[in-house]
Amino acid sequence: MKRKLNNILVTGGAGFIGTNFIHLLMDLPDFRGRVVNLDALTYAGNPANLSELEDREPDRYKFVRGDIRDRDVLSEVFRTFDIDTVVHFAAESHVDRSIHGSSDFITTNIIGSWNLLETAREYWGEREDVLFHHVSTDEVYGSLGKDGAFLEETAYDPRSPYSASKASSDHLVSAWHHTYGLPVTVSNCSNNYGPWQFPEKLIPLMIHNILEGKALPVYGDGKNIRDWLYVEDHNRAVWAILNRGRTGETYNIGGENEWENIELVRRLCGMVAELAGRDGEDCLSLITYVNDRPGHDRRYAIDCGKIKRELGWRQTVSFNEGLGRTVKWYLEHRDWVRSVTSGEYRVWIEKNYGDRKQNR
Ligand code: NAD
Ligand code: TDX
Repeated sequence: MKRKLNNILVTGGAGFIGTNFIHLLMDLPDFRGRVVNLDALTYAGNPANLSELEDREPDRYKFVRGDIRDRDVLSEVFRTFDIDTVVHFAAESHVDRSIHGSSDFITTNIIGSWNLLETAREYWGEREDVLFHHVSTDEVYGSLGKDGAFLEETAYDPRSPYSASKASSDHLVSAWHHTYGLPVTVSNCSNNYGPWQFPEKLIPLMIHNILEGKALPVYGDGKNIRDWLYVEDHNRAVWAILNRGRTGETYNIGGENEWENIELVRRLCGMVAELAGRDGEDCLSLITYVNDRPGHDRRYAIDCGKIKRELGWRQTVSFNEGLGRTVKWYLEHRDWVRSVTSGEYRVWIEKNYGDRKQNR
């Protein structure tokens, strides 16, 4: 049966990947439906990323400030907007924060996801023309040695509070499919980069610190390896899954683009120096080795053969192109970085959205 994809609920749409997803969706020629962005606006969410859409597409784009831990809000959103598709991005997403305090990771990533599954099940009943897509991470598979790559069949082995909470939510999604027949898909993606990423994550943090002349903290020996994918390519993969992904299946998504952290930081130094007219050697001299992250996974690599074969998805943005676009975006949006990292930003959110918990 064909999926409806008319009224799409995007959770966490004010965050990094969600913001990029909604921008992509609203500009796709083959999508004319409505998007409801439900976001609690934690430190990582910024509705201003999308405010232009509220004016340009008032009938097609709605923002609701709401928490996935609040079942009443979820039920109301499903009823009000007759939701037929969920794209579930909302999560606490930063590994370092999960080490310092795991409480929100447990309540949002696990209990919030469970609330969403239960609300969808209640509202949809036995319908088959609907879909709950869960966005997850390659970190659920644990850490690799020198060789090999994660497959969809790789056994779960999460090692940080963040990845354990994402693994739990993946299992809940799978259980809701097998037990209750809820139409679901899951994607596990590698490290994303691009515009609107909160400057706590490696790439935007390094760009920001280079521009500010601050130390570039490299954890441990700097030889941990991550696989990097431009955010738009991740989101095009999600869109392909919504349209053509087989119900009940998991799809791995990756960049096939592995980098040691230290090599990536050096490359960023060169790129920022060139684009911002700085001295390359000065930028490199900011590199500072610091204590390692506890439980730091050594290497991630994704085998994304399944989504390529089944859905015809491919990466389209090379690392050079994607990093160039990203560095330029951060150079042109230094106010955005200042604003989201300052107390000023929280005051602005409360002033503009504090009494709009249910705005629609
Ligand atoms: P992000 O931290 O930038 O954004 C998360 C968003 O969720 C924010 O807007 C935040 O306000 C919202 N949110 C948090 N708690 C909420 C709650 N209780 N109720 C409603 N909204 C809430 O995260 P991101 O990097 O955009 O990641 C999005 C999703 O993709 C996450 O599920 C993450 O696990 C997954 N993922 C991320 C990456 C990556 O490299 N960033 C890679 C693979 C998978
Ligand atoms: O200051 C830093 N110095 C450093 O060496 C930071 C912030 C990170 N690192 C290292 C740790 C990792 O090996 O860089 C690598 C990337 O770190 P993060 O940007 O924190 O990403 P990571 O921990 O790999 O997780 C990311 O990718 C998978 C996202 O934050 C997750 O949400 C996603 O699931």
